[in-house]
Amino acid sequence: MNKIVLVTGATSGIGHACAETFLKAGYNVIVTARRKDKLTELYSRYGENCLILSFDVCDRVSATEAISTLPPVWKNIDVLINNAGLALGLEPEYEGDYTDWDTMIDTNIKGLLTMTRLVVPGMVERNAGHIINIGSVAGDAAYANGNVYCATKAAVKSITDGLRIDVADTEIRVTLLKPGLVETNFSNVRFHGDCQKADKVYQGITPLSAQDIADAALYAVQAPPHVQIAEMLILATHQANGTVIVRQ
Ligand code: NDP
Ligand code: 8X3
Repeated sequence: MNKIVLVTGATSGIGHACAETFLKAGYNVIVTARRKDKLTELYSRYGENCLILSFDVCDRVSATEAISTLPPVWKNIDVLINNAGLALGLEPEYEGDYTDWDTMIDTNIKGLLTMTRLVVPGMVERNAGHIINIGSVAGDAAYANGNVYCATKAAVKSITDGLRIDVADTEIRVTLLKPGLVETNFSNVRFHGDCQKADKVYQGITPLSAQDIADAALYAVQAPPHVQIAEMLILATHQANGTVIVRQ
């Protein structure tokens, strides 16, 4: 039986690249996100190696039902990739939008925690597993107008470190991937569909691709069992940290 990977946010960007990378590497992958039609469009061709499960990570009832009703052969999840997440808005904290704040906190922090709570007990029972949380360079230090998004990714760092401590007496490994600028749908979502603003984020620099991050996830998972890649900060060559970006 192939190992089983569950990817949240598999309809786009980093999650999509992770799902395809693990499928191509011979894993069975549970692909999840809110948009069922998009999941079907992207993954139907993988047949029985791929299970489509659509739910919102912010909806604890739906997430719990989705995980608890997994067919028996899909139940023993070996790798959880907590990727679903988003930034909404880029403005001073004192002008931020309450709804944007709530959505970022509910998705990036509480959604990731819900998935951890639902999947990791099985890993503990089997004394095997790997959790990959997608953090960000934004979690290392706040950048101008990033306030709440940066805070959610700082929380992901603490939550990941905490989990690593809590499973240190098991064979389970916990990895935090912290990408810098990755060209995905991320900025379109952040700017509520304003493509011109979104395109500017990646102008004058060769950004990372979603595939670059998927490659890092596969590397961490395929490292020998005694090797725990605890954290990786992955930046474009002309990005030095969250704020220093040298554009041509
Ligand atoms: P995309 O917007 O391309 O993809 C986001 C994915 O998350 C989509 O598949 C979306 O699917 C899913 N998603 C969003 N909200 C929910 C939800 N409530 N429930 C379930 N799925 C959800 O962005 P990226 O691929 O760039 O982002 C992926 C992760 O990487 C995020 O956590 C982001 O913070 C992080 N990151 C991104 C960086 C970048 O520069 N792009 C850099 C550092 C970190 P659907 O709409 O179908 O639900
Ligand atoms: C996404 C990277 O720098 O746009 O987390 O916040 S950044």
